[in-house]
Amino acid sequence: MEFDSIVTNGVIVTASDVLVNGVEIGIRGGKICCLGIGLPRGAGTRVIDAQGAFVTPGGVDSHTHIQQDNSPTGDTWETGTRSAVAGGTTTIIAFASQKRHETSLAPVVEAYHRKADGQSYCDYGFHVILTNPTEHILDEELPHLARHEGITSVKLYTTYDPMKLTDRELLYVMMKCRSLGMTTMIHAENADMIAVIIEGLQKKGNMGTWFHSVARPRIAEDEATYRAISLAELADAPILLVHMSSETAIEHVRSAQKRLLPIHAETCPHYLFLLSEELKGKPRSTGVDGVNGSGDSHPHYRDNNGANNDHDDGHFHGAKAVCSPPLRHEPADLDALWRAVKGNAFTVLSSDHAPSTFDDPGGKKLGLINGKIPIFTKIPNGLPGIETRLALLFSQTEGCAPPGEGRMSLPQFVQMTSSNAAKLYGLGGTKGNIAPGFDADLVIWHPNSAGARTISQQMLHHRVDYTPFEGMEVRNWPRYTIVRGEVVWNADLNSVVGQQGFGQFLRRGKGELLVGKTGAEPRGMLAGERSFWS
Ligand code: DUC
Ligand code: ZN
Ligand code: ZN
Ligand code: ZN
Repeated sequence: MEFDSIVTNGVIVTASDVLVNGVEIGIRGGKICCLGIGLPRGAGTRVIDAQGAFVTPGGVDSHTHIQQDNSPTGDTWETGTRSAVAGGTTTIIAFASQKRHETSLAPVVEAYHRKADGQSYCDYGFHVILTNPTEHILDEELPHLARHEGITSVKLYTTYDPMKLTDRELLYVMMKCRSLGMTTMIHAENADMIAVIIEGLQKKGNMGTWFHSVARPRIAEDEATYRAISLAELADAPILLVHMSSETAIEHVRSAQKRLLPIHAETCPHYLFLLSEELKGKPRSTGVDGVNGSGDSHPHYRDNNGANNDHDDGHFHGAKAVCSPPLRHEPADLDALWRAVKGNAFTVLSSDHAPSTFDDPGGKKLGLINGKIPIFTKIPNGLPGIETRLALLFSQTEGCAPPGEGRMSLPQFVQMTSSNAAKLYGLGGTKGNIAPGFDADLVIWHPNSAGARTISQQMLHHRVDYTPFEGMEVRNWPRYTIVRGEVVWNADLNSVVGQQGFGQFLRRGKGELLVGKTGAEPRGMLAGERSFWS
């Protein structure tokens, strides 16, 4: 039997190795069937020439918000996944979100299936956001989702009134997820600290966009992170802390990991590259907003950091950088996060693609409520980034950066952008690596510096009217993206060439990586006492 395709002449990067000696990838039936040298070509074999370029697994973006009811979204499943493949991502996991009044998850999940069905360019799965974890849901519905529906992860919030859970609820969900082999994701910020600060800011009239970063200080993330870790230790449950931005919070993760607790962490490109000054809405030296395709030509980028919110025309460019946790203040914050990347504190680097549009008469990122006062508390939290994630991070690898300046090795890049997410969320053995038996999901990068470019809104494929990374240079960009053996993005043609609807829903299994990093069980007094009550 001949191969459908062979990828040749590339430097293959797996989660553990960089294969430089003429290794080829043989693909048949959408799967990688072998890696070898001088693979035999048949009459029908398509040879894909990687021309001395790096070949990495397709990106697995395990944190994306697509057509989520309670999260304003410019993207549809069509446009969000189109954008994903154009940036080298071949699998996404998005959220199906329970509303507080909903007492069953079945219709929630079904509604999200209906939105995604037949729409996606890449493969996809769902996490469930739990906002009302009733006994029925924990005892009946979560087991059903995990065993029969392939949904093996939940996200829980410690902040936002419509979503946040009490510590007791967090504990019960963690314990249930542990018993089912599900992964629990936690958004950790102390809601009451934030509420008190916002009340103070309101009294003083400090409601401009930059104050978003004042309202959600690092200590709010630190406290909730430490609390979540403590709850997880008591419950003996593995968790993943999502979108981490605070150095001190990451230290809590680090010290838990040193004790071999199964505590995982995630961060995102915006926390590695951007600072809170973005919230002032001024252009960067590269001329951020003037060229961003938002259709806004007003020359009015003012600092709206003043005490009285007045703003020339109500256009509110700092709103483009509102996300939670917020962008932090100091370059030292970015350095700390990069050190944590290098030191493997993060299991995954996701985009947290939360694509609300900026210049939208319905409100959204504009921060304009009924054409009146712009206030940061009304601006949807979250940034678009599904297409830019891989190129921004790949540019910082030892394979791309000038000698001595790389911030992670090439295999580390693969681990954090693909293979770890696949393992953590129950796609191990299928997604996220280049090895026999895995789906043939690949990114073929440009050779040398041919892929260098300046990120601009114009080049992106999402349905959002800006990118927070406007004007930033990347050293490479995916030349071809391949999903299950099919080329879906071809930069030579500057075109998404895949078929909408080709993407399949992924029934995920139990998460791997759910025990302590060395496989040891957490021990101590707690473990002994736990048998009395759990
Ligand atoms: N949490 C997310 O996961 N994404 C965007 C904003 C938020 O609060
Ligand atoms: Zn969150
Ligand atoms: Zn304007
Ligand atoms: Zn998110």
